[in-house]
Amino acid sequence: MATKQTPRTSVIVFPFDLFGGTGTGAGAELLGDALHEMFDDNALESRATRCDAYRDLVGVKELSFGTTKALNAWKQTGRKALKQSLNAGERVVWLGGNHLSVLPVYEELGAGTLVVQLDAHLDIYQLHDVMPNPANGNFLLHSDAALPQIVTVGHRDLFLHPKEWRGTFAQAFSATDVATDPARVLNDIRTRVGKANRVWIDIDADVFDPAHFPAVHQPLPFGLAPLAVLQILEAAWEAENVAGVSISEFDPGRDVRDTSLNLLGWLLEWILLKWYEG
Ligand SMILES: [Mn+2]
Repeated sequence: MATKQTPRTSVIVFPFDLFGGTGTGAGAELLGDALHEMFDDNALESRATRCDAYRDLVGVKELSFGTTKALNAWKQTGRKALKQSLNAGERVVWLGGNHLSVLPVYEELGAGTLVVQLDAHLDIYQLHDVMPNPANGNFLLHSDAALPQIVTVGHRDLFLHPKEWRGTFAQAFSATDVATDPARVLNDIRTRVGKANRVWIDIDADVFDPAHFPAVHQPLPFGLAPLAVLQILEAAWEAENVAGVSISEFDPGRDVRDTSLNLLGWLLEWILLKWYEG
């Protein structure tokens, strides 16, 4: 009888940061470097550790956008990289620059996937100071494909009426909803992921309260505490099939004593254990 092989994980470093959030590309690269360093350290360890669960099962793929040609092809490059990994049965950690850098992921996943999104913003802005072109604040309006079903959690929007977001989001839970009735939010997520064929978790780092995560371009107060984020991730992970996780909007130039870097470094290890310790 053939045994099912343990899936590998591809970490895709995708440092695209044009049209808002310049500097976040360096964040994606820094996280890629941090993972390399962690794997090197793990390899030197001779006694058994929890890292053995994913040792030799995770690879890091670094893409770059240093030429005009590469920039022009950014979306096709992204979709192709994701498609290759998914077709190979791999799980994916997408280390993006700005939130727009996750658009190829949304397009490639398409309508059959549920995205549990954590974000301070409802990225559907068409305001006077947001470009009509795709940008990190409106990228969900610029998809070339049918969007996945999205449930967004942790926003602090005080501007848009629900009728404006209902076409884009299946549900939007604000940070206030998380604080006042966490059980309702968590149960909703559990129900949705229980029915989904495939789940993707998309973390825009500005979902965290700036006290815990200062390294973002548009820090909004009253954000989620790290433990509230973990509760949401735990609920999303009740899914049979978490195909991947994306992380974006980390700008190391705005970090304070590596607070944000350490938070994401810890979270990446936690994510790998979540998959491989089962
Ligand atoms: Mn955001």
